[in-house]
Amino acid sequence: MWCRLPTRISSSAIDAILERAERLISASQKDTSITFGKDFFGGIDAENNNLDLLQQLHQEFWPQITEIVNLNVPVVDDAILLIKGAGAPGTALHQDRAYWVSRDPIPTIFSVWIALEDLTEEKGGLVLSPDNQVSVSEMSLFNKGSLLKHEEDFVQSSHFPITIPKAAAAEMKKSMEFISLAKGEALAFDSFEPHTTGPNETSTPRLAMKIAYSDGLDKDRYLIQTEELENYFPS
Ligand SMILES: O=C(O)CCC(=O)C(=O)O
Ligand SMILES: [Fe+2]
Repeated sequence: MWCRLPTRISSSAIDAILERAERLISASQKDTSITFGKDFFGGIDAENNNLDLLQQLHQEFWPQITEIVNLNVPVVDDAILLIKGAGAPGTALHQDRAYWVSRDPIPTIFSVWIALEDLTEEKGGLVLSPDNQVSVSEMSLFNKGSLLKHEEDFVQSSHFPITIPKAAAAEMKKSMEFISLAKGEALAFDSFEPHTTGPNETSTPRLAMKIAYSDGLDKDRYLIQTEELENYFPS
């Protein structure tokens, strides 16, 4: 299931992210894959961890969803940039659950996917099934879906290589649609939500990012507990 989040992040907050990610963005101009900026949030050292920016985004989104998802020990599992280079291919249809079975035994991870610019279909924006859209309050039933058959496909999509087999994917995509998001808008989807993105057919990188939240209970691998992020003060 997935829902649109009502809050829209201010342009100035988004621009701050884009400014600090500028080198990654200009490098991805020539890169026909996805630049994740794995260390962009949390990072290598305290001065370059960009946790102030993550805190700002979190504070906008979290109050809308915290009660609904009701995690024991809410953590940011991971926060990454999703900069898709000009000319990069689409991301094949998959459920994130296929990647997370062992690190999240009881499924709790869900993603907040954020547009860092106005996303068009040609840019390679997110494609989802309208049948699975719910209101924010209905997200309380998240992560109860089932895992579809996936296979490893390093040819079709090297950056997200675990995919729903082609024939099944083609059938499912018939009822899926590009979801339009303006700069600063976001949606949340659980780990069973099948999603795909088209190729970036424009001449500039596609600018998006995601914050994955999960229950940190019994986990030692995550980016930061939400409580710690809320209290974070740049040194
Ligand atoms: O950004 C994309 O093209 C796909 C991203 C994705 O599948 C994800 O963030 O889980
Ligand atoms: Fe995904």
